[in-house]
Amino acid sequence: MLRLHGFPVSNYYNMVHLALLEKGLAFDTAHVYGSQDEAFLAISPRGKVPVLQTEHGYISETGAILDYLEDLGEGRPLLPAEPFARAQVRALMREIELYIELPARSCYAEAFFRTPVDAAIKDKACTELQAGIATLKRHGRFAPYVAGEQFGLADLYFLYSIDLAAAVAQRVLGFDLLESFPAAQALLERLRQNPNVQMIAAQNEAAMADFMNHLRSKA
Ligand SMILES: N[C@@H](CCC(=O)N[C@@H](CS)C(=O)NCC(=O)O)C(=O)O
Repeated sequence: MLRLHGFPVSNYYNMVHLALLEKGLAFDTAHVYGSQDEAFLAISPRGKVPVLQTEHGYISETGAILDYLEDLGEGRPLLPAEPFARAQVRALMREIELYIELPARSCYAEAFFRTPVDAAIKDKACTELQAGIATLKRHGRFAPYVAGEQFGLADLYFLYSIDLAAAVAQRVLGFDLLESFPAAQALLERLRQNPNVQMIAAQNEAAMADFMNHLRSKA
């Protein structure tokens, strides 16, 4: 059986968790934080979560895990069947990750952990986030899902990146990321009605105190 390693405060872990639930695949979970311990590096070469344990071995990197789940050909597909449409979804996933999630991540320390971030990093994040949102406005279809009529992999990246990026923009960069993006706001609202999304949000909340203690113990 598939086993998902990670922790429910991780947005990347939650992308894979939601994919497994929405696909209806059998899996269980193992609670672990990312680390540079040799034992963990043996299953996750960069020491990050999530990691998916399969009958053949371990897979790290969210995009690779999601591709693997689709390649299994089991459960509800989260990518379209047609190659050009698949490429569009994958482009949207990359655009959200590279141009929204990662710039926002550079300011997570200040937004969520009260650790000041250098002004130059904030300036860069601000410029990149605005370009990232402009990219998503141009390319996303929001009909009503990011890539079109069907819920899919791009929605996982959207759901678990946009909220955090909006919090960074508001708390650290001083602007409203979704102010002129009602389609994105509407999709977030729609996705939050999903029972699996609600369950993951509850697990995230329940796991937060332990995660904060973990960070304190590392500091
Ligand atoms: N590129 C990785 C990013 C995953 C990632 O950043 N995971 C974070 C948690 S959200 C992590 O494991 N951080 C632990 C660390 O860096 O020590 C992916 O796509 O899976």
